[in-house]
Parts: sequence; structure tokens; C-alpha cells
Amino acid sequence: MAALAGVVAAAVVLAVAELLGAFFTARATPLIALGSTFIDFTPSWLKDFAIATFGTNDKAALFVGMGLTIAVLACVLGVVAYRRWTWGVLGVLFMGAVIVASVVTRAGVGAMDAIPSVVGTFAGLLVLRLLVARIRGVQAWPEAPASAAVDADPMEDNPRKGASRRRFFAAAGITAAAAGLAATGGRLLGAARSNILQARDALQLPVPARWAPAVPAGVQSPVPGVTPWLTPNGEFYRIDTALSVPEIDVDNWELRLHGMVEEEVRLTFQDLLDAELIESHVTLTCVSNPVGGNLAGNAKWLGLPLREVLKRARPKDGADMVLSTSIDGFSASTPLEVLQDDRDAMLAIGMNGEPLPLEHGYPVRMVVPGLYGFVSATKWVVDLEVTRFADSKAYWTERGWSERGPIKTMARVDVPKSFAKVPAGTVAVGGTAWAQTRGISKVEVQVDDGEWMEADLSAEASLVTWRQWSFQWEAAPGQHYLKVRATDGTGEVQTDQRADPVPNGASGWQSVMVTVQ
Ligand SMILES: Nc1nc2c(c(=O)[nH]1)N[C@H]1C(S)=C(S)[C@@H](COP(=O)(O)O)O[C@H]1N2
Ligand SMILES: [Mo]
Repeated sequence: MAALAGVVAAAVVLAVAELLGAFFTARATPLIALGSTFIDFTPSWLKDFAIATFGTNDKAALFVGMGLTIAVLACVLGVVAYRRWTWGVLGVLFMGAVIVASVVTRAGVGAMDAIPSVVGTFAGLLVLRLLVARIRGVQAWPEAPASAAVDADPMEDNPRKGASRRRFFAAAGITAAAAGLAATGGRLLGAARSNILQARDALQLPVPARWAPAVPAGVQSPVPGVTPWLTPNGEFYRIDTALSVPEIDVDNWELRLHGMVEEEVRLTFQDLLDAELIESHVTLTCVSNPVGGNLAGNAKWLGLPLREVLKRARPKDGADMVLSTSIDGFSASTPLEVLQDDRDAMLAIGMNGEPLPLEHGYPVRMVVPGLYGFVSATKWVVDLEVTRFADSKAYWTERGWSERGPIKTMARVDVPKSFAKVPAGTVAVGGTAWAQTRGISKVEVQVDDGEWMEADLSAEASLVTWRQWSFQWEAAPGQHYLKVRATDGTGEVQTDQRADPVPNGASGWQSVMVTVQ
């Protein structure tokens, strides 16, 4: 009963904070803040494990893990509070302090945002006090007399004790239900108070000063089942540290470009709308993508070239990096020269003809062709500091990843899937390959230990987008391994050297086992 009292009290802490949290910064509720803090302290091997095991469900897995941990701690605290009330109080206050500390140390979160957690903690303490008193009430009644039959129900023997026990469970149940209602109410209220989705929908993207070059016919591999050449927004992979998507009001958004510059530049969202925007297809890739993985996507981006912004700021001699920071404290280190050359690195506001989806950085993110996202693609970006690699470290660099991240040449098999069973005869094999900024000049397929055979390349849209391929395989019955490798535009063949994603991207040739029947 004391353990149950602890769990109910913990639910009250979270629910009250959730309800009040509707009136404060959304990222400041206890679960989000604790989870975000946990993510920030996650070592890279654990991040890698989480992505490898749960893929893009890693956040759901984190919430389940947190829920279980909190439940266990709450059981313990409940028992402690029942045995020694003072120790219980100290334990609850300590947990409350941990929550408050994790809330107020989040980027872009103010001290006032701790109010829901503080009120929630005291509400939880009050509930714990009342429930513990009820348990004491149950305990106060004598046990059933020793003379009673062994199989007799003690509640029958001592009806008053039974009634007081039922009162405890009723109080616990009603409180838990109320907590559930409060939490749901808080969610709905928070969603209702936020008008960010309406603001995004109402946004009219400007006409670009320079349209994306027309996509040639035949970019799509003719093999059915190969990933679409243009990734729809809803299917675009999502990787970030944000447990709760930042909600940014475009009227308050401002970007500050500062540091080693002759002139500090500030941009409002209206400045971006009024600027000469360009449109460009770019394939984004995540450094955590394992060989054969699908953490890559291709979209048409609309934005302001970063070289134009940097031209206005005039970087000083000696600067070699731009540290971009998001509203929630993520940061990326991008070589300055990459943002100044002609590859069309941009501050993007549009994705496939729409404003950026919230999860992909609304209202403004960076898109830099040729670099993995962790060193370039800052979503919800609000700050650019011109600095030096020697002076500043980005979010993932501090956690054991590389400070630079050019994308490695990679070929991927989409069809047939690994472990597929196919009929003997001609089997259509297909997939995609990327080497952003260098382009793909060749894709080859090897069956078992045979000769490398050249695949048919689909049309090339640009050097910064992926290029699809297809291959007709005359398959004989039995179990076979299909290997694939790409050659980039400079003639360099994709390395067969196996490497893990940490620290600067996976490498090696993908091998797919297929059973031919
Ligand atoms: N604010 C913020 N931006 C971020 C990240 C992040 O964690 N926070 N992750 C980066 C990484 S690792 C990648 S691969 C890309 C992914 O962009 P997407 O989610 O739009 O596909 O975003 C980058 N930008
Ligand atoms: Mo990434």
C-alpha cells in the first residue's frame, strides 16, 4: 500500500506540473526537462545503441524507460515515507529539486518555468501525506484474532479494518484518476493555447529569386519499391535531441550573426521573406546512419544563401568555423569556407513547397550540402557565431563525435530487402547512392564472390542529391549475397573499410542476403 501511495503521489507531481505547464514554456514540464537532460548526458555509445535498437522510436523508448524508473523510485519513496515520514519528505523534496534543476538549466527556459514543477512537488507531498495517514488508519485496527479460521477473510473478521483498507484504495484510485484527467487536460490546454500550427499554415512562402533547376526525367529508379527520389515531408527521417518540438513564433524569431565579424547582423523572419531566396534540391544524411540505413532524405529547400549573410557580416581573418545554435541549445560546427563557397548552403524556410514542418525546424533551419546533419543542419536556428574550431566545440563534438563531418560515399540496396525470398530468373535490384558535392559516377553490384557488374544509373539531378540505380540480376536458385558499392564523381571508389557511425560516419559495403527459390 505504501508503494502504491508513492506511485500515486508521483503521478500527482507530474500531472499538476503538466496542467500548470500549459501556461509556461512547453519544454519545461518535468518529463520533457528530465528526458532532455538525460539525452544531453547520454554517452555516444548509448545514443548509437538507442538509434540502432529503436531507430526513430528512440524517444518513445526513452519515455517508457523514464516511466519505469520513476515508478520504481516512487515505490521506494512511498515505503520510506510510510516508515519514516521525515525521510520521505526529504526524498520527495530531493526529487523535486532534481526536476527543478533540470527545468531551469534547459536552454531558452526561464526561472519562472519552474513554477509548475514546484507546485507539483508540493501537491505530490500533500497526497503522500494523506495516503500514508490512511495506511496508518488501516494499521491501527487490530489484526483478526489468532483464533479465527486460517482461511477466513480478515476483512470479514474485522469489518472496520476492511472498511478502512477500502477507503485507502478508494482514495488512491480517485487521486490517480484525477491525476490522469489533469495530465490530459494539461495536454489539451497546452495544444489549444498554442497557435503555432495555424501560424505555419497561414504562412505564404515567397516566390524564389532563383528557382530550383528542373528535375530531369528519369531520376527515379524504375525498380518498384526503391525509395522515392523526392522524399515527402511526412516520410522524411527525423533525428534530433528535442523531446518536445520547440514552438517558435515567427514574430519573435531573430537570428544573430556575431563573433569574429566586422559587423554584427540581425535577421528577422520578415527580413528572410523579403530577401532574394533560392531554391535547391539537397539530400540530407545523418552521421548515425548505419551502412544500408535509411537516415537520409531528399527535399527541395527554399532559403537565403548563407554566403550572402556572411558577406554582410564580413568575417575576420583567422575565423574558420560557424557555430550555429538552436533555440533549445543544440549546436553544430560548420567550416566557414563551406558556407561561403558556391554550394548553396542556406538558411531554409521552405521544404518541398511548404513552410518547414515543426519537426524539421520551423521556422528556420540550416541546410548545407555535403555535410552530415550533426555538423550543419541546425533546426530552429537562432544564433550563428563566427569563430574558430580551436575555440568552440559543438554539441556532438563534446560527446565524442568529430568536429567536422563531410558525407562519405554510400550505395544502398532498397530492393530486394535483406532476407527476401525471390523466384529464380531475372530479379530487379535497385536502390540509391550518394556522395553529396562529388556526385555519383558509377554503382556496381557483386553477387557472392563474382565479378563487380555495373548497374544502370538513373538520371542525375545534381551533385548534391542522391542518385538512384537499378540492376537486372539473373538469379540462380540458392542463397546469395548481393554487395553494392558506388564510385563518386572524382573517380574514388567507396571504401570497403568497415566503420561504425561514431565518430564521423559509417563506411563499408552493404551486403544483402537473398534466397532465390
Ligand atoms: N536543433 C537541432 N537541430 C538539429 C539536430 C538536433 O538535435 N537539434 N540534429 C541534427 C542532425 S544529427 C541531423 S541528421 C539533422 C536531421 O534533420 P531532419 O530531422 O530534418 O531530417 O538535423 C540536425 N539538426
Ligand atoms: Mo544526424
